[in-house]
Amino acid sequence: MDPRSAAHVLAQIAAYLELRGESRFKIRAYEEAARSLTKLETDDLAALDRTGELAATRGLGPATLSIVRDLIATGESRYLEQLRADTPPGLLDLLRVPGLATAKIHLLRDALDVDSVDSLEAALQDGRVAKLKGFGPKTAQKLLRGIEFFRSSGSRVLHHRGAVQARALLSMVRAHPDVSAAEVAGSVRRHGETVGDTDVVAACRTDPRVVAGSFARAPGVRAVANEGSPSPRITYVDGTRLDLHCVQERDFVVALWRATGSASHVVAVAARLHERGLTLDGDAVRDARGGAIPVADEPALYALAGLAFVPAEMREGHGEIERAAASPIDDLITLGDIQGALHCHSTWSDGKSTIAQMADASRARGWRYIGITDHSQAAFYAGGLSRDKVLMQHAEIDGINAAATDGFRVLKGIEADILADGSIDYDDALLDHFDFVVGSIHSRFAMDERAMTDRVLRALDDPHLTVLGHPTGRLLLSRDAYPIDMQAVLEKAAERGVAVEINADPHRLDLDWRLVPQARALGATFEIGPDAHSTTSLDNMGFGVGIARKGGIERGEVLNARSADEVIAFARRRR
Ligand code: DGT
Ligand code: CA
Ligand code: CA
Ligand code: ZN
Repeated sequence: MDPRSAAHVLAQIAAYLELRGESRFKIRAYEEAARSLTKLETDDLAALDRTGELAATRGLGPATLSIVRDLIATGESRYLEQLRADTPPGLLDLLRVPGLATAKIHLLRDALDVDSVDSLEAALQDGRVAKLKGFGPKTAQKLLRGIEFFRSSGSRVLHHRGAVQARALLSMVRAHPDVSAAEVAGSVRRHGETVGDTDVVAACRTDPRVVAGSFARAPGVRAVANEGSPSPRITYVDGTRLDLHCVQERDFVVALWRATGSASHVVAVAARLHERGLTLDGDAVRDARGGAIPVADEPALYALAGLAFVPAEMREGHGEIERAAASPIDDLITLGDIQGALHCHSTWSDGKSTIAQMADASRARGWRYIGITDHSQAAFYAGGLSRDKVLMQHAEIDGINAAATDGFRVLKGIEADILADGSIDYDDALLDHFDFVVGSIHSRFAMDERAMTDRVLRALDDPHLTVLGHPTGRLLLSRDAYPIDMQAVLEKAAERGVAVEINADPHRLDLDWRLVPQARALGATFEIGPDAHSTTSLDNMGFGVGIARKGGIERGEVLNARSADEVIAFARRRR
């Protein structure tokens, strides 16, 4: 038994316990134990147990240790099997309906016997939920929309969760003694904002079918499709899905490229190969006489198709083939290009960390500045700052900057509400105090397209506005973008020199990358904003950079890839 498989079992137990409404404390013990196991540098837990080191591992308590021992001895966990048997399968789906958390699921289950999305829908339609204490007609309406969303999005998860799952599955696959190399493919590698299933490609030293079979029969597997093939589709008991593509070592490069997709990108590249007398035959490229052409790496594959290398994020069949046919794609923004973060909250409004803590955490990430953008006064529900508070905050920032000895700077920003009439919260005199202003919509979403577009166009005319924050207002898997004419908005933003945000909060990832090529063609500048509400969520930056790369944004087009002085100059140019 290797630690990765055992960690996977513990993580699944944690998911079941959460659903059963067990205490946070107990659930955390399982999550904690899973994390400590993945840090162990061994592939043989049995040996570790014999020396006594396993029992001494920090993060493993008596309960979790006994589960690991069960796995070592039998390859299975009786506890997980029991949890699975006791839990109606529909309950796991309910966790994925927006608006439902475990506490509500328990109420519904106890009062109305709701144990699946279908039975919830029935109880909503005949009015039983609306009459339930703690729910009411408004919540019932919201849940009906949530079900609609659940059905249209299938069982997709957000990128950041999908990426964590993928990493765990990848280390499990790599731990197999007959796997010489493995990589994540599919939408996770392409940095899609949501993930359906995880695709992993494994190069095998021995028969790929046999390797695939050993994964299909591992503990914690609920169902397997394509069993017996080298590409089984495995569903684990917690609902995680793994498409495992086991291939011979010599086929690895092309198999990884194919499984990375997207399907439309693969078809387009295959068509260009075809025009050049080559054919894509499964995981091999063949010449006109049927001979296999060795492909050393992905750039070599694109070269055969007469294309510059296309970074994985861009492979969406969204104009990247034309771009790669015309010129190299070698200037895309990277995390290392980022010089600072411009959309960050602090304890002054709804953040969890102080300005000083946010500044230190930014330094630790190698950045040169941080722009603090707490909420403005209209956002009273989020602790928006009154005029006096703004001035007090600026005094604190001046003090922090005066004490800095390394040139690191805290910039005075604000996330000001764009009010219903399109004006920016605060008067001009106060707005002049800020180094830069992010303007966002947080209220009155239910306008028609004309009114919403006019509202934002008017805000773009305000010379204080520096960045248009989360421009479409979408919340992934739970709320659509508001109706708005984005072509008109992007045109005006580019013309007026207002940067367009790529909001890097994994629930937003807004501007939608699909609109980025359009914005680039208009000459827009972009800001990648972590929308951080704590020091740890500064790491959202990586998600935002991934989305920016999907849109094909180059480093010269990113405001916060420039210095603090350049950011301030960019803001001043409009005033
Ligand atoms: P998702 O899972 O909905 O988030 O989106 P994707 O893009 O990951 O879609 P998925 O998982 O259906 O397919 C990923 C790619 O894998 C797609 O381009 C088709 C490709 N593919 C399907 N079957 C095979 C196979 O047997 N071998 C290889 N190498 N690739 C395959
Ligand atoms: Ca996939
Ligand atoms: Ca798949
Ligand atoms: Zn906001």
